[in-house]
Amino acid sequence: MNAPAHPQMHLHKVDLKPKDYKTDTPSFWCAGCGHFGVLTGLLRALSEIGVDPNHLVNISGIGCSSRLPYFVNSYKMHTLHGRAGPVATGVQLARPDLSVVVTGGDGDGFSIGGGHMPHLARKNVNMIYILMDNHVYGLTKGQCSPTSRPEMKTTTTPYGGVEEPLDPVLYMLTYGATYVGQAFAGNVKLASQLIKDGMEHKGFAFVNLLSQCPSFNDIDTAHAFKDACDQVPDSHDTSDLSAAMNAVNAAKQAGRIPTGLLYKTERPTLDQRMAELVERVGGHKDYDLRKIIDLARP
Ligand SMILES: Cc1ncc(C[n+]2csc(CCOP(=O)(O)OP(=O)(O)O)c2C)c(N)n1
Repeated sequence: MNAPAHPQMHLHKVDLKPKDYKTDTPSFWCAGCGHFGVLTGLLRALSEIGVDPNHLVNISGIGCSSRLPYFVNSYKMHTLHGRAGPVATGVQLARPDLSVVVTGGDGDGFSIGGGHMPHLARKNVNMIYILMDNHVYGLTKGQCSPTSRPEMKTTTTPYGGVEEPLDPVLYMLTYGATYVGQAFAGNVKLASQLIKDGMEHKGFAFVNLLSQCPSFNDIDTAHAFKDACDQVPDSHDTSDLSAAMNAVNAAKQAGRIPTGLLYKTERPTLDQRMAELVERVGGHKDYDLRKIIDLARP
């Protein structure tokens, strides 16, 4: 099947400004929250691509970050904590003509939802997953998350942490994501560029946006994130998986955060492979999930 990644981008391009993608819902994020930068970056990317809001679906789990779809002029699903990925997979398979955008936090994606992340990547589900990584559980008022640094004292680790934080970017490289980028959320230019390219990418795009939580994380401030970020040099080979992993590991060892596009490759997406399967086994040519389910029956 040679259908474009997001057919609506070719068939239903619209000319809207970033503000046209913003709903009137009043913000409930704290002043100075990094999630505002993620929202601004997403709105800009949508405008630059010209995504038709009628062909856009923004899916999330639970958390401050997972409330982002409230502010985006799109179809949306505010699902269960940690379950945005599987729901988005179903939406993408049933409606491959839609642009599927998942937005959520490090707790949502890598604690309760951590079991789903490898499968989104290895299946190469045609969507973008924007992680709003503030290294803490914000909505529930400051418990440690899997990306919390041990130096941080939280309500659940009042003497500091005793666990090594995981690196979402290394995970996604390892699990087979076909597009992996990272930026500080306050660098809206880079964040929106990565989101735009990730949305136009055919396959599973993962963008980690480091987002300060001024209420519950006093060590990963906007300044600290900004100062720790180093954009990968132009010479970085984005087609080389080992180079991407080495860049991340080297930066980590030096206490730095590598930003920019780290890795990008092409391979068939899950919906393509399923459509090919249906065709191969004599199913209907048009994509129809019910037919696949029928085929799977004994
Ligand atoms: C099944 C379930 N367990 C726990 C919770 C409580 N809960 C809500 S949001 C959240 C973590 C949110 O942290 P994160 O995803 O990092 O987002 P943030 O609020 O920091 O943006 C937790 C534990 C829940 N809503 N449902």
